[in-house]
Amino acid sequence: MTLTSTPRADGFHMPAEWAPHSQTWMIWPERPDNWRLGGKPAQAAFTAVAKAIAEFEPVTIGVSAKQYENARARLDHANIRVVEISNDDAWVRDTGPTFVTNNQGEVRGVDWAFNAWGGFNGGLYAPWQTDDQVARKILEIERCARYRTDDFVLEGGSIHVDGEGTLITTEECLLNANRNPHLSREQIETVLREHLSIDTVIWLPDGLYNDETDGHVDNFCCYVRPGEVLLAWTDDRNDPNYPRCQAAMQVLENARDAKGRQLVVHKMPIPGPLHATAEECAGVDMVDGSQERDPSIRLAGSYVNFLIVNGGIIAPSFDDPKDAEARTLLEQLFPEHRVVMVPGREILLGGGNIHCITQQQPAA
Ligand code: KQY
Repeated sequence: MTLTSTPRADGFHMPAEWAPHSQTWMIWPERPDNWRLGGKPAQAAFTAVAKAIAEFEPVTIGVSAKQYENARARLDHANIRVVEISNDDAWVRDTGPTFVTNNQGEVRGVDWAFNAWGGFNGGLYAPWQTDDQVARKILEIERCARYRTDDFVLEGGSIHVDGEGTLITTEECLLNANRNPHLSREQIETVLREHLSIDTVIWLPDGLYNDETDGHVDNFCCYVRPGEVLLAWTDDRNDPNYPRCQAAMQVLENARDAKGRQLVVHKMPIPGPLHATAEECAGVDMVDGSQERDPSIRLAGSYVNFLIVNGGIIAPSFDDPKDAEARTLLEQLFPEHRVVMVPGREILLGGGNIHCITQQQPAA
């Protein structure tokens, strides 16, 4: 059922990621101009992520008809359900719904318009209409009522909320001319307020350097609890991330959230610099209009791109000297959760990481 009202008008809001989940959604990767070697190494990486999450909560994975048998066989875990969902690629954070809940424990979903991170103005592939249908299909499977924003493009990875009225995003993404050029910053804030029931928007200028999503916040800065954020960080003045981190810190230090709190900012080191190898790039199909893969292009690797699940943190590792520091920090920040690190390089080669390939569904 598609509603014509808004979540705020109906008493629904987007809960924080740490609120209890009924399950996590994923989509099975197979796109050969994004995932090397026909997606086989990525499928192994996604399988490891799904099985790690499934130790904490149920997982549902959408898969194309062509890949159904393969995915079903590989995802052999009692807590993983496999359903057929056609798709253009595997980024359910961005193509799936943003779930909203009310005080009676009902769950609905916002189905944002999706344009593959920029449409024909820098987007990452075309066509994208099968991806644009993913959120609706998920909501129908779950019998959740749907709010659709036909005239408003948004990806779930471009926002984080604290569940208490504050949202963090980046100007680089939400004010980008390739998303909603017909809307001003104030009008964009109004859409966010109406659909997520937030009151305050904190605008970071940019996301991480070279993030092909145009600076999604989920690869750069996230909430760890109300009033506390975790920001990707470098002290290296020669790192192109240095001015981005400084600018973000300045905004965060001066911000007040919807409850009037000043934020505590924790710093997460950035791995690398990481680059794809020539061999890894050679495994990706070269298709006009798809993202270029080349060893000279720095990958936007980030430990901030983790998922909070019921009782756990599922975070990427990169076989990098900073992996241990990242784990220790996450364990300190989430003392009630078990931190599980899963190899994230293969997902990073496709342009994102664990948060980008997952979408939590809050518990009813
Ligand atoms: O990081 C994301 N949220 C999506 C990345 C898409 C990359 C497509 N190549």
